[in-house]
Amino acid sequence: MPTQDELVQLYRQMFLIRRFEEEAARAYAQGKIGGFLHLYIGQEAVAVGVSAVMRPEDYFVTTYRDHGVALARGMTSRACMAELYGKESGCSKGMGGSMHMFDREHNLLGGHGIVGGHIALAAGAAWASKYRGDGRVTLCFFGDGATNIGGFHEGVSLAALWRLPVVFVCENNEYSMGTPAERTLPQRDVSKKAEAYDIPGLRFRGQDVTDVMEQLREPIERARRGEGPTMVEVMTYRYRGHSMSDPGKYRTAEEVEERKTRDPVRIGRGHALAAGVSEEALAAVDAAVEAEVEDAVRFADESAQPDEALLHTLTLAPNGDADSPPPAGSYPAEKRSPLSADAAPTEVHHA
Ligand SMILES: Cc1ncc(C[n+]2csc(CCOP(=O)(O)OP(=O)(O)O)c2C)c(N)n1
Ligand SMILES: [Mg+2]
Repeated sequence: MPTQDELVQLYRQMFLIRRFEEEAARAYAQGKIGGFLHLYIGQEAVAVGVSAVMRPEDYFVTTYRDHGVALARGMTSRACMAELYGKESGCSKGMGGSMHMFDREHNLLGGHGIVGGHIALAAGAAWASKYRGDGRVTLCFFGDGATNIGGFHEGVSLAALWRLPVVFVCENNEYSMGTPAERTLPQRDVSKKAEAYDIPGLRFRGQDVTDVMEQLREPIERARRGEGPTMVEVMTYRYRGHSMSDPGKYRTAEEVEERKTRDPVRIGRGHALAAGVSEEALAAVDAAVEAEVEDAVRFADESAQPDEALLHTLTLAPNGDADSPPPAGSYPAEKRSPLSADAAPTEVHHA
């Protein structure tokens, strides 16, 4: 069991994610946040529990349901909220938005919108670690629906074959958008898909953050020892719709209420109380979280819009820059199209 202080920290992180997203939802309804917004509310114990047993130098790769992972990983509430607002002070200068949280400092390699596509990227990051011998583990989150996608099979297959240091964590929240798992998964037990790649599979309910920590320790260590990946299926539930535009009419109020009886934030609070932390101490944590979220919203609101020029300089690679020549073997500079905003347009011929 974690120490008293650790339990308070775990509770704090989960409550922060909960309150952060409730306020993000409010800002979305006010039209201050555009695009998509997929809330993680209900699943907080997974990101927080996994982060607690990973090292700072490890890589994280996740889906569009990524605010919780970003905050659990250590991104500031300010940088995260400002990114949602599309402001220049956001983690990706407002160019990524909700689905593309990216944080180099905390080794969060996104935030990805293409279902399952990032699973192959995670295998790539783990391959880089193996090649460099840097001892890092890559943690890859994805949903139950993603396990039907080609990228899932390609990524897991290569990771297993090459014994890459990666842990696959499927957050099974019972739905893919509005479709229940029984209508998408011929094999409802996702952990059994591990057998197809001859790697260990693991399945457990992930509403208690201490369970998530306990269960993840060995898969992470196994990856670090160079013994290859594990397929971890964590049973969880999202309380809100798939995204803000989804009223969630495909499930009953009774079902949602039943799942809420195992609320991760309340369970986390209960652990802290049982370990002897006082109600007053937790009330102080709550107040600090409220103040942090309020500050993040104000900061995002007051931050400047990004300069339009950033659209070019941040999304397109410079071409033919003499100070940073392309790596040997790359496509020759004279054949590449003009990519930088200020490069003179030239005609490009494709063979
Ligand atoms: C390749 C691809 N196909 C379809 C979509 C549209 N889409 C976005 S989320 C989603 C459901 C994914 O469900 P799941 O993997 O269970 O993740 P969850 O949203 O439940 O966390 C779909 C079909 C997409 N983004 N990418
Ligand atoms: Mg799902």
